Amino acid sequence: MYNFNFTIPSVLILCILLGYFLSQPRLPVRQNRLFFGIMMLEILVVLFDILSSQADMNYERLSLPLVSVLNMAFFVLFLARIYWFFLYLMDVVGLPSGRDKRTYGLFSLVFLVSEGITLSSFWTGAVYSIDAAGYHRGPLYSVLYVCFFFYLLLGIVLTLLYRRRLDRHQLSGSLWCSTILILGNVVRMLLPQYLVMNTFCLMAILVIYLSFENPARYVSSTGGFTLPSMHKYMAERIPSGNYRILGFTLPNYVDSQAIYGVKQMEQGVTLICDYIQRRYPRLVFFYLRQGCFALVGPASMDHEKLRTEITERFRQPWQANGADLYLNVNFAHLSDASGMDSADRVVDSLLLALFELSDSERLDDAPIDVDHAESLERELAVKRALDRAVETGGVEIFLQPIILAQTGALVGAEALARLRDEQGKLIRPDEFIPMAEKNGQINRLGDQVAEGVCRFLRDRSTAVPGLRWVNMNLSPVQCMDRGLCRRLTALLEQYGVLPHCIHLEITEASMIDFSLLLEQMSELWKAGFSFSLDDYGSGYSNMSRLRCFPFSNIKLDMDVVWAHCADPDQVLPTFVEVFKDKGYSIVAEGIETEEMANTMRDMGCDYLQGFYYSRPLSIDAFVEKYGA
Ligand code: G
Ligand code: G
Ligand code: MN
Repeated sequence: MYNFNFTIPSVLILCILLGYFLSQPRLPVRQNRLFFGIMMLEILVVLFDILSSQADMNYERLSLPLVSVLNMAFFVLFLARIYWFFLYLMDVVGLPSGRDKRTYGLFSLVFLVSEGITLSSFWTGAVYSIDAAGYHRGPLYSVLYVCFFFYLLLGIVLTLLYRRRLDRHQLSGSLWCSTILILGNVVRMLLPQYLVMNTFCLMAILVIYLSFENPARYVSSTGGFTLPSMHKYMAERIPSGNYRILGFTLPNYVDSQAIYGVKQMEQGVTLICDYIQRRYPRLVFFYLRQGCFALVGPASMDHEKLRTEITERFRQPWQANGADLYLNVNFAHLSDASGMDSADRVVDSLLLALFELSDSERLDDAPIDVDHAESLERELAVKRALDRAVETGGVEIFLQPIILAQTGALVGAEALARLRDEQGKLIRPDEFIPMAEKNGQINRLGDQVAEGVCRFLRDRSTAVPGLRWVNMNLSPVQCMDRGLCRRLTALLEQYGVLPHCIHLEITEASMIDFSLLLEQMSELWKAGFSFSLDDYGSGYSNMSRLRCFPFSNIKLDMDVVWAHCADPDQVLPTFVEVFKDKGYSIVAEGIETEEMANTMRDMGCDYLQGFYYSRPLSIDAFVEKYGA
């Protein structure tokens, strides 16, 4: 009376999937253990489904307790399977975590009570009973359905509630999985003799495999687990407080790519991944990106020894496609002693440390110790402040006066951007500008500075007698932004500010792309802006190149000014004379004493700027000090 046509092929397909799953690298996390559990339960459910239905059909020839036990095994496993599906789908959205743990414990009651009622059937016949007439459903048979639909519907509700933690693909995977299981149970209720539920479970398992367990999602193409996997893994590892991470990086990875070729380097990385995984099979190994790797083990892991061994291996070349790659390696390490309490923090600081090491020319080993962890903390605090400022417009403008050398009167000011950290302390641009450039936030940040300058010019500048213009700094990345001129002119229009009130400070570093900078500056120049060359003397400008650009003003770098004042000679005065001869006006920066002011004025500098006159001030303090 039972029909197994669907069951046997389903279980064969499942065996293939299980074999494949076991042959692939698996991240040791709860999610994978639960998935393995689901597959094992599925196989057992099918097995006992077949055995118990065969037994039910042939009960006259078998002992009744055996028939009863086989049925019991099936019901107990049936409930466990649905509960495991629930646990799996919840783990995917990151439940249970922290505060939810208690509620989550309550949810498991339904499972435990259902299993209890089922087990009691031996004596009470609640769910089923076996007697001389064979198998009978009991009065509480519907416990199975209640439990089933409880977990599926709860799973759907919680998934939708936490849907932000999933990408679109994962969300639809999760919902499809639940839908298929519900359909399966409906069909089972309509056609109980067909045993199709198992086929639907197999479909749900396939959906899970494709959406979440697919190795392409967490194993990188070169071998080693990916960066998102490291977040997931560390999130489970950190609460145990027993871990140590050894990170390493190939310094100058991008340059090596240019030397050896992208393909060759990728092969090199593959060889490295292979080597490390074979040599340290008990540690969890990640290839994060751009030549950055991480090995995670228990706190007792001997990172010094690992470092020596890996360094030793890197003294040999890596043979990729017949070419010998000679690569260097730098290390950083981190343990639970750093006291960082979230996976994001740990992974971010490791990556930041590794990136720092990749930029450096240093070839010796450089572990992250507590000091280093502190500077990384600072970097993260700056990053948070930057993110916040970019989102909510939190950039503050400070102003430092620029003084007419002949009279000592204020004529202009340089706008200097500032952020605040969580304690309200100021963060200086040397910390956040390079970060904003790397993160692609610099243009939005620059627009905020420009808006702040425009607002100051419109609302407050009339209260400051003599103020003719404000200098605004542009970083090299800003100079390359083709939308810069359009956005600046739109701001000027919006605030009713004239372009000659804003002088743009550009450093030599922006001249890397000569023709693009020329194009950009011409456009801005036509729109009415004028230009200062910032930090002159700190780089390698030459006069003929400089003359190609429409600069009208040169700002002498502080170091050049200080060097001259400490030990005067004819070099700087000669330069100043040549510049003046070519029609440039000149600002001397870093003026800290009256003597320096006199020296630079006598040399022919038109304007002076420095702590002798004033430090950079908040707009209120500036207006207070220089207002009428
Ligand atoms: O005062 P101070 O520490 O602020 O300035 C440090 C450096 O940061 C200076 O070289 C200055 O050119 C740069 N800087 C200050 N404000 C800005 C800004 O708004 N944009 C850009 N791109 N650089 C700035
Ligand atoms: O690179 P740029 O010229 O934009 O840098 C301006 C920087 O110089 C700001 O960080 C400002 O705080 C700093 N600064 C301005 N005047 C002085 C000074 O007299 N002495 C010192 N030490 N720093 C100064
Ligand atoms: Mn400047």
